[in-house]
Amino acid sequence: MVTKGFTGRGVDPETEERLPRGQHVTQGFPVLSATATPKIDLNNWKFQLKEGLRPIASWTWLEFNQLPRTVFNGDIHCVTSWSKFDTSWEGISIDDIFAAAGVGPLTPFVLAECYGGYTTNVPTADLVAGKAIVATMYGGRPLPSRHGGPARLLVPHLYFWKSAKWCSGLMFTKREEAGFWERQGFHMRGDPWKEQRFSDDL
Ligand SMILES: Nc1nc2c(c(=O)[nH]1)N[C@H]1C(S)=C(S)[C@@H](COP(=O)(O)O)O[C@H]1N2
Ligand SMILES: [Mo]
Repeated sequence: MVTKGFTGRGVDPETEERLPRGQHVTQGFPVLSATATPKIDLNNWKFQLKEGLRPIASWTWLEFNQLPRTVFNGDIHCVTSWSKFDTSWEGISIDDIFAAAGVGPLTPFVLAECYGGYTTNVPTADLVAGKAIVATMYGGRPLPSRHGGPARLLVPHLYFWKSAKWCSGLMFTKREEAGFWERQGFHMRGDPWKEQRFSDDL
């Protein structure tokens, strides 16, 4: 028997529609870091775009913040099973970063690099056409360091481990190169709507 307005999972229909399988909604904002939060001096901070090991563009903090700004409002999904609805972010879209560097998608694969050493690979197609930003603001304030400030990648339509905190740049790679969690068996793409958690998930 179905109770009016509710589903068997005990969540309302709107929530159910927004919640990928295997996820639950959290009101808090958990912190998940594989390393200690790195100390980053904004005077030395830079964001680099590279083709393989070759740098093709670089921005200081001041330069980076003069690029056009993009807002994202929406939901995020962590592979550890929490989802958070209605988060609000602001930063620079990957489209605008590529445009400022005068490049298009140079290869189909990107490896995001971070202060502290974390990496994650993301298909270039998942970063462009308005799908991803490098976020510097969360909830109308500078992004707190525990959540990846001064700047983190935000790829909200993929599991949240793809949203590299303390991001120092993006590297185009010839082949698909596994990042930190991907080398430990997590999925190369990580679409929560397809439950692409582990490397053998389709
Ligand atoms: N540099 C870096 N980025 C990272 C991580 C990390 O350990 N280091 N963890 C990832 C994982 S597994 C998740 S779920 C999210 C967590 O982001 P949060 O701590 O802001 O919730 O960051 C991702 N980005
Ligand atoms: Mo995660």
